[in-house]
Amino acid sequence: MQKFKLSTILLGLTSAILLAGCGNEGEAKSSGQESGTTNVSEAVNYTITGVEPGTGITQLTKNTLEEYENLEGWELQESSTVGMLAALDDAIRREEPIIVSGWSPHWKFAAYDLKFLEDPKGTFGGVEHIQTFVRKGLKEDLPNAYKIIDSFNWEIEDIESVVSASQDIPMEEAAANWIENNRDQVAEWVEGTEKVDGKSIEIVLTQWDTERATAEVVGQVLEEQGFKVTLTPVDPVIMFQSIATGNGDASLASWLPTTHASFYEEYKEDLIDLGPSLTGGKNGFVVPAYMDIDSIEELEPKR
Ligand code: PBE
Repeated sequence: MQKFKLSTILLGLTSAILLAGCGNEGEAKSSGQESGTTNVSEAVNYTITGVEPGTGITQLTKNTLEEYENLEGWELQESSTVGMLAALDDAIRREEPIIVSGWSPHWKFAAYDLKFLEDPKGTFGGVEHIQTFVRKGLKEDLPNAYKIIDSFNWEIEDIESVVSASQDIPMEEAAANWIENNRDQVAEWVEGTEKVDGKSIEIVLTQWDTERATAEVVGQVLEEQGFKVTLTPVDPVIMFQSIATGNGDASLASWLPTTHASFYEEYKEDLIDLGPSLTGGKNGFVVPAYMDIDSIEELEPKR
């Protein structure tokens, strides 16, 4: 059973549910009936519905608002991932336009018909991967854990299957089920390691479902090998700090090369980089498929 150490959680989880920032009642339907895309910009009130201030995607979104001249006068409404998803759900129920700071893999793409807006300037980067870092000295201190963590890797389909299962059952149970159904892959990760007797290890992660799924799977595999595992969810920058200072042992939740680039640059000298555990992530402006717009460049500046 993983123990979540709540003391250092610095998550900005707010229960504030955003009112859908998409203009007044009775705005023209965004299902492509109105002409042109100016209505889209007006209808979303020149506003991007965002997430937590401390995330990489918030930094990328702010940079995007700077880099695209046609986004002059636009604002980012920061709140939380919960708030963004509530606003997205509300807008879709009313078939209203909305533009959110979004990423994949994420269950929202299975729940709704969504699309990324094209990003011709590439301000959101390209293919992202989820990268593993461990503290200096882990290999010497906990060689068996180091080897398992270094060997860990899986595909988009794997992480999506755990995350989608966790919509109906606890993440811990979804992870345990995945492990049971993928014993061959788990055997590859633990090959050549020895069981230990209760040695402690702390995995530092972030709050998102993909990172919780990753940490639960790796944590349970380490527990099967005899480790006493603590999972500590924190904000992204705190995660980098905790591994760099040696307070945490391992993190499998960094998004690179773009999302967390600024945090990586600040702490990379004090991190042991074990490379990607998964590739195929993507960040960008996400809209419901019913919106008659395909590129960031079609948005209009606020006059
Ligand atoms: N995310 C999901 C996080 C990392 C994982 C893209 C919202 C971020 O932007 O920091």
